[in-house]
Amino acid sequence: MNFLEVMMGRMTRQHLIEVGLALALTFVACLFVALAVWADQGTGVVVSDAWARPTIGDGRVTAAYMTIQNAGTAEDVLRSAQSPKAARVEIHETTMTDDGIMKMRPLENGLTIPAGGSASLKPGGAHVMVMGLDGELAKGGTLPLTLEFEMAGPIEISVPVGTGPSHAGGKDGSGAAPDHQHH
Ligand SMILES: [Cu+2]
Repeated sequence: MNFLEVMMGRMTRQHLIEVGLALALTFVACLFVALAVWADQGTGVVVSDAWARPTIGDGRVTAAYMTIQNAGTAEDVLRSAQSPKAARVEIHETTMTDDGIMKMRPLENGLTIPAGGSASLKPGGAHVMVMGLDGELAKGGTLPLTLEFEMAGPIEISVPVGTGPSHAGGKDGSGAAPDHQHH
């Protein structure tokens, strides 16, 4: 074996190890999120990273956050949502007024998820507003939610109650945005 062949052999082996490692990490990542991903196979709409804030005291209102991906070739719109545990669910967006006050308002035309794109519902931005809950929502519990899409139709999800997306190691989102004080 000449010098060049030895070098090539090393590179190939190292490359294989890197590819193997990448695959293994991908596999682990998939295992981690496998329980918390909902998909509509017809349209390619995928919901992941869902979480809802615990209720505070006697408050019967919360907000749910998630990532909605659209792998399809047509835009889709999240029109509405409902929950068997809540009297009313709305799709909200948070905006900043000229005087720096955060306000939220219902998205009357829904939330658009562009073809091949995604929408992030997160503190300080768009969210699913859940009002009139039939009881408290404690950390570790779940909130059943049905998302109504124009193209994908209804997607039923079970939202973990906590302080951030569950697979992110319980990353604390508290203090990020006091966006639900006024209900
Ligand atoms: Cu809201």
